[in-house]
Amino acid sequence: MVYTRKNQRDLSAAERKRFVAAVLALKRAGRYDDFVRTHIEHYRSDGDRRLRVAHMAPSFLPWHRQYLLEFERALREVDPGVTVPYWDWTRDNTPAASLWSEDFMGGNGRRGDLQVMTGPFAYVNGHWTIEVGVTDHRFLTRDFGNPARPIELPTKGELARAMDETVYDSAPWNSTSRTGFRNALEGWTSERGNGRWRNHNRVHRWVGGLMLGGGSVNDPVFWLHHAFVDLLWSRWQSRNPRAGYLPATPPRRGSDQHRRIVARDERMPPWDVTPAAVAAHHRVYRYA
Ligand code: CU1
Ligand code: CU1
Repeated sequence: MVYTRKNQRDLSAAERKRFVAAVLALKRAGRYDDFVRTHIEHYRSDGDRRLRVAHMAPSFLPWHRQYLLEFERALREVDPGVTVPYWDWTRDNTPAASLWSEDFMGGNGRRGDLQVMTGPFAYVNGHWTIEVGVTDHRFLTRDFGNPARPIELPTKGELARAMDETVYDSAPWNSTSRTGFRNALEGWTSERGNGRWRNHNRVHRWVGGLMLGGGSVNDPVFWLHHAFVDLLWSRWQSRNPRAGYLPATPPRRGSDQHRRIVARDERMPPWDVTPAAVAAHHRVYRYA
C-alpha cells in the first residue's frame, strides 16, 4: 500500500499526537539513538579522504531518502498509521508557526543555555534526553534565527533558483560544485558569513542549537525538514524526467574523487541500496 506524507500544517491534532507518540516510543526503545549514531558516523566533509555518502556529495539526496524510509519503517512498526510529515519552510517561516506548538515540536530554546523548555522533546518534560551527540548537552537546544548573527529561512525565490537547475550534479562532486541541483539544494556556497548557507543548510542554521552538525537528528524537526527536501527532489525529478543521478559511473583512478563518492549503481553504506534504486518512490509513498 502506497502511503502519504502530509504537510505538517495539515495534520489534525490526533495525527500530531500519534506522530509524537511513535517518535517517543522509538526513543524509549533506544532505536531513535541508533538513527542518531548512523548520521554522526556518516557525517564527513570534503576534506575527508574516505567515502562521503551523506553530505557534500552527489548521494546527499538518495542517502537521506533511504534514511527517512528506514526511520519511517521503524515509526510504522510502532503505529502503522504514522508517516513522516514535511515542513515547508518557505511558508511556515516564523517561530509563531504551529509546527513549534507545545503538542508538536515545542518551541525555541531559552536565552543563555538555549534549552528547549516546551513540548514533548523538552528535557524538563522527562521523555527526551540526548544520549548520543557531538556535545555534552543532555537537553535539546534551539536558537531560532541565530540572533547573534541573524539569518532568515530560505525564501521561495531562493528555492526556485535551485529548482531551476536542469542537471542533477556536477564535478568536483562536493561542496564546491557550482552547478547542479544537488548542491543548490544542499546549499553550500563560497560566500562569507550567513550567505554561505542556502536552502537545506540554511534551515539547519536557522533552527540552530543541536540542528547544527552531525547530531542534528537529535532534534525531531530534522525529519520534517528532510521530508521537505525529499519532496523537492521528487518534484525536481518530475520536472526533469531525463536528468538522472550523476555521476553515472565512478570517477576514474587518479581522479581526486576516486572512491570518495558514490555513482548511480554503487551502494550507499550502511545500506545495500544504490542511488538508482531509490530514484522512484511512488510505489512506496507520495506527497500530499
Ligand atoms: Cu544529514
Ligand atoms: Cu540536513
